[in-house]
Amino acid sequence: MGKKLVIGSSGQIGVELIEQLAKDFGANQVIAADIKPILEHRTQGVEYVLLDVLDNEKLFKTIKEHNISEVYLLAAMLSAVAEKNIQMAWDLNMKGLFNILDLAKEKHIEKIFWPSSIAVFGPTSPKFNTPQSTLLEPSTVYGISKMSGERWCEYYFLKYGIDVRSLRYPGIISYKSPPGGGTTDYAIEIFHAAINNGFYNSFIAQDVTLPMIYMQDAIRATTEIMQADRNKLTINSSYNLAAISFNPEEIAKEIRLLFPEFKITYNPDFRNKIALSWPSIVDDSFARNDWGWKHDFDLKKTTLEMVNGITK
Ligand code: AKB
Repeated sequence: MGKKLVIGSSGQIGVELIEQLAKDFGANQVIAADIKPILEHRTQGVEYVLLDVLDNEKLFKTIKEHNISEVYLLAAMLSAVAEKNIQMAWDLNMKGLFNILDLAKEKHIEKIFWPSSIAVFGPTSPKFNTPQSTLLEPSTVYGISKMSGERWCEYYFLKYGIDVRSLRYPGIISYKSPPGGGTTDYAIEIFHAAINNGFYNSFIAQDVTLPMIYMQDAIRATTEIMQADRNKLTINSSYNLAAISFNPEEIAKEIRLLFPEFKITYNPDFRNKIALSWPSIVDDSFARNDWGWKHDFDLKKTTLEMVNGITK
């Protein structure tokens, strides 16, 4: 068994995933890689490599030099930023994935985690209890790249037997590292604004409900699907994953229980249109039945954790 390589280790998920992997398997079993240097105190003794996933040569060298058998490919351009950088988003999100899939095909890697997103759904997908298999007609660059990536993951599994595991992440709420240009980022900004200014101007309209998950649950889902018995996995593309769903008005109400003076105004921008194309509530019964997924953090618990974490 080789080491685990986390590509995109300085990002919102990466920072917390390397912490968890170091805890579970030992810091010397994890390699952190990113195009941005990682903060020293965040590495938990994990070795860091400066790496662009599009640099095939360096990628190959890193995998060989560090005896990597498992790759977590987190480097990606998220929905809001991708709309402004179409070609770059497509290149990073797709070529990065191909580089890793091909290394697995050539037997240099044994197992891959690749995150997909609720962004694979589009305006024609059912909005409530969105099923695992349904119409996928995403209307964003990011969504198109994730939907295509899912198809390629399944193709490589069926054709070459590549063990690639994937989750359709909802918006992830966390405070340890800032999010990177997504539509669901409002649900993080709102906490910082409430604590620092007592006021938030939301770019998502008050009644737009989106699926969300607290980071601790998202990390646990990631490590659980990676540890799951492959024979129990019936989805070879990407699993729907759900925890909580709420709209800006509902989260503002929860925040007001702690900060009664908190005020919110609404100024929806292009990201609201993206949000409107996504589901409100996702049906994740395949994840629950196949590998026992169960979320722990509801909106109240998430709010308390966020407020305590940011305040600290
Ligand atoms: C985004 O908003 O782009 C991401 C996502 C839902 O994948 N957080």
